[in-house]
Amino acid sequence: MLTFNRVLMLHCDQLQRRKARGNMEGALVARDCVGIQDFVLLDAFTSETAFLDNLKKRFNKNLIYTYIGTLLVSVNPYQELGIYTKKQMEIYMGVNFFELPPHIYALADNAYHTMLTEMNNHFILISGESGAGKTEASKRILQFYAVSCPSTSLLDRVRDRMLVSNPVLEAFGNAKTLKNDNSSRFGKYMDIQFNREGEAVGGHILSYLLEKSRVVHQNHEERNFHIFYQLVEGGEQETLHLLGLERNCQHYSYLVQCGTVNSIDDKNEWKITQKALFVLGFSEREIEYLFGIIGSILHLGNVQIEIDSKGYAHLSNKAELRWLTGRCIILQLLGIHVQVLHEALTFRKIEAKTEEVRRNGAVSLLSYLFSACLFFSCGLQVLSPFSVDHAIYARDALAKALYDRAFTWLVNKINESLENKDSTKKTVIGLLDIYGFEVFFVNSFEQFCINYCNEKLQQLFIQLTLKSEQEEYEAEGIEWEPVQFFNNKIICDLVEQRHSGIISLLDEECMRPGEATDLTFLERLEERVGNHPHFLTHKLADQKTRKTMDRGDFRLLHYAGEVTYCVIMQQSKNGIVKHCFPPTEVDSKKRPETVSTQFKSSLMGLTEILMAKEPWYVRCLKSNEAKQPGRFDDVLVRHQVKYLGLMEHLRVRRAGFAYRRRYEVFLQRYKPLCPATWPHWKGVPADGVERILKHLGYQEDEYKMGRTKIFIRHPRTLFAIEDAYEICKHELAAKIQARYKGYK
Ligand code: AD9
Ligand code: MG
Repeated sequence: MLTFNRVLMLHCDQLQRRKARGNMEGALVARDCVGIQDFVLLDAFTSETAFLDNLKKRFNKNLIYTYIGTLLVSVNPYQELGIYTKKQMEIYMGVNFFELPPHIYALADNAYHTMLTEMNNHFILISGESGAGKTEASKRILQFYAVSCPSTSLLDRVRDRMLVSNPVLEAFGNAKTLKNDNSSRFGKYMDIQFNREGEAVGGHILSYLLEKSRVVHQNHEERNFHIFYQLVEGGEQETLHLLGLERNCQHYSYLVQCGTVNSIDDKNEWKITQKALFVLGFSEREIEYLFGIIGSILHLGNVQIEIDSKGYAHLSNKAELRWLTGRCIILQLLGIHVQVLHEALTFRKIEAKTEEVRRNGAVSLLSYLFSACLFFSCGLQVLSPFSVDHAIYARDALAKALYDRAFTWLVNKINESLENKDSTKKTVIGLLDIYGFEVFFVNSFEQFCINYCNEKLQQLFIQLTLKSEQEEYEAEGIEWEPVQFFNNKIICDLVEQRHSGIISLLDEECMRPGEATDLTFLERLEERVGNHPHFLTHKLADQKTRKTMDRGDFRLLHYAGEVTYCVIMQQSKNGIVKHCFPPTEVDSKKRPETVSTQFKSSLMGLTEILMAKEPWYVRCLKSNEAKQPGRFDDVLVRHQVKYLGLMEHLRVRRAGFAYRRRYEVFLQRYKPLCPATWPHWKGVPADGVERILKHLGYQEDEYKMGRTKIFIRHPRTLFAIEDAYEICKHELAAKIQARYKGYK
């Protein structure tokens, strides 16, 4: 019979073996010269200062990972630490979570094994502000699965494709910003699908709102999407010749904002992108089209627009136009005739029918909505010449729309390449890597969407951890001292609430016939949400704060800090992009859905996808703003610890229970561990569970019996049971085998 002591003995044995495999820190060693590897395990860690000291102590020893229970905190080291080698992966494969020093591989491995054991779906939510290390973390997880999951030669192809989807999407969707040299400018959710054997058999990617405005405008010292520089710097001479491009980024007006960046090797990245497209199965023709679009956008950016004698727009750069209308592949794709393009860039089409959507006097936020409304240009008849400003806007709108389309097409193609058509049951692990919270000197619509998205993810985290956890204890009748936390739902509501949220008000303003301007929009906001504690404008601010704002700004007090959004950015008029889109997308009867409403719906969809899965969390912290190796800025890290709610999470975790399962599920799995429950337990499941725990010798303070579930305080308790189960399974198998041999 297996007693608890025996279980522990075996457990220790196992640990010894694992130590011998190269475990440096040793198992369950809570305190040593490098601080504490799990905040939950130790008593003295209730203050924020102690929390930070521990993070810093570990960071200074190049230990960037620390646990809060099963949540992984990661501090960006801004240097290669040699901790992602194949050997490291092997160390972490199939080992219980807390037996080795914290690592992203441990979390990935634990999610994987839980998925296989319980045959359910999981997701790993990677969050943190811009530059904190989310994308790196998500890549490391994917690489870990590529190495650690069993595979067959057939599946190797799927694995390789999944891996190379990263460099391709990064080339087209990432860019250098002031915060991060490789900043994700789109949101990415990737499902990795596994079969019953645990083999990775397919994948699917969902992308969220690409920051397409970057194609035509970047702030000083920022860059366009990497792919433009890769093509110009690394493209073969023949390719450049075919596309009519020069090997000089400074020649292209869409690329001139930023010179060389030390951390980026565009030539080498070009090779990686090319190889990746090949592995993903893109045909030569498709690749040709793709770069045809990239080249065309560069030409388009160089089309100069001048004023003619009547004060209207006139295209002066004939050489660029020739490329766009003559030999260029993109025109075959779009079917654009030179005259059409010329007209599109210099004439506004006036609608014969009265349309509700106004197309002028647009402002930064509104302009995005107008660009979403471009497709509703049926019934256009009369031509009226553009002013220079309008023609520039039209040119840029075309460039943005083309890039956006190319990106969507790219994601779809990658999905085709990762698709698994086999209908057998699969489970998934979803990886969420989305643009992080960001505050710049000037914040516009993009930051509004990005920060709203982060607000939603924080809300999801709160719901799944702080809120529902505490509600569950209450519902299960477990004695509980509530932990107070800041619930950012109030900010989510301010942005997204139907009829009275900022997005709804923005929609209304855009759809309103008559003259909508920045100012009318602001006034509407002041009127409808002016009293909200997280909203401020110049007019509403006190005298001191007023000095830090312009009349055209509004300020939101986000969970992660204040952000002032600049409403007035540019004038906009348009009327061309419809040429890029098939007529089926043009439906004048349907009320247009604005970009922000679309984004809101897609985030709601994402929340639903995630809520149906078991969560794992990686909270990434930025160590310093200067992107310097080994520098730990106390103030910056403290701020992140605060707004990410890590202290509250720790308090809930410490007072709470690491593991909970319905009695039936627990009993079903562990009944072989106790003679009274094996092979059948005829009584109430809760009693059966208690019998098992008593039999294994657990003390009463190690677990709590809820109404429907068993709650176990420490993960190590659970691991001891799990190890006992493994041993028992093998003993049983050996017995059955022996018996079988006896029959023979
Ligand atoms: V953003 O919201 O997309 O702007 P991320 O994704 O959070 O941001 P990213 O993963 O791109 O940040 O990390 C920024 C840079 O920090 C990387 O390019 C690396 O140079 C550096 N970094 C991040 N994590 C690690 C790490 N674990 N080890 C070494 C790292 N360097
Ligand atoms: Mg990123």
